[in-house]
Amino acid sequence: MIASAPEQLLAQAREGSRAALARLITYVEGSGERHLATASLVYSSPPPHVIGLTGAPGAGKSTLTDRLITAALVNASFIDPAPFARVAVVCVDPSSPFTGGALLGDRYRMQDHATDERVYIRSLATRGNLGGLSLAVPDAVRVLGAVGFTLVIIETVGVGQMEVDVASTADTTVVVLNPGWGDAVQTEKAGILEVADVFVINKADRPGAAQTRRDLERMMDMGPTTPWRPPIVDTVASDGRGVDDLWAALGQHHRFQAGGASDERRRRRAAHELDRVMGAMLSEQVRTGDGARRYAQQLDAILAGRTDPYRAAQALLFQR
Ligand SMILES: Nc1nc2c(ncn2[C@@H]2O[C@H](COP(=O)(O)OP(=O)(O)OP(=O)(O)O)[C@@H](O)[C@H]2O)c(=O)[nH]1
Ligand SMILES: [Mg+2]
Repeated sequence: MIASAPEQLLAQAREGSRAALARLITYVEGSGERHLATASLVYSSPPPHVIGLTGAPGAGKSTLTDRLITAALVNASFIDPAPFARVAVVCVDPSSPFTGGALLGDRYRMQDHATDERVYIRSLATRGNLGGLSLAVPDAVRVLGAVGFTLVIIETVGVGQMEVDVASTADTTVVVLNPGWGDAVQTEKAGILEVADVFVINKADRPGAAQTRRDLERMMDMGPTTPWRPPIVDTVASDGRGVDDLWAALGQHHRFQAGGASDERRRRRAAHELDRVMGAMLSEQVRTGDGARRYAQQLDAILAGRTDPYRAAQALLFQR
């Protein structure tokens, strides 16, 4: 029997109950009291180490994640010479809010690890909560940390805001590209430098990897000089080539951050989380209970052109 109160669920999950863990994560996917109760419970445990993997559909993120799970359980971790004790993977596909076939595919590709009790793989969907995935992802990460997963890998299909949100949750963000990326339209390239700590050119068994590397180097040369220049790693996830180099690059970035850069990043992340939680709480408070009617009225007024979102928000927030 699994409990329903977050405290009991957390205790059960720590003892190894997958059903309890799954339910806790379902709570943070949703909204309301249970989400809040779960979140406030797990944020008192230290956060896990988080690696974000983002990139276009089919770039090889899941195949690479599968390799990274193995590396994490075998190689020295970044934190000490021992490997990570337990690894969780969170798959996020913002374009399919209600778990679609792609996510089942991810499970399939990582099935080598499906029966390993040190590994947990979970797809995240939004169940209509106001903060959406931008709250569910960091909260799920903290649930996993509280349950004893020392490394969490977040796989996201790179589309706009989600990349940025994942980057703000991760200690290291890996952007996965493929040979031929240089031909991509400019809008697809925008923002990539902002989020990437490490670049991976996966499917390096295909022609064009060297050209993609030159394109990336040129793009970085044109950008601002930064204390950390993202390294570029070639991988063939399907046969494991380059995965050791990627693991080494992740370690380098961790050591760079340990040299002080992580304090600033942590502060930025905390601010980002606080802003998102405040926004979601405010919005929920305004829209629920008595507020629902006033909210609907303002919405009608916007649609009728009698007001605009700014005046409406001001009325809802400050004129009670
Ligand atoms: N040739 C080659 N194929 C690869 C490589 N890595 C992955 N693939 C193949 O590329 C396809 C997509 O790989 P996935 O790992 O599912 O890619 P993904 O980025 O997770 O895809 P989505 O989650 O759907 O966005 C699969 O058929 C893999 O076998 C590689 O290094 N070389
Ligand atoms: Mg995938």
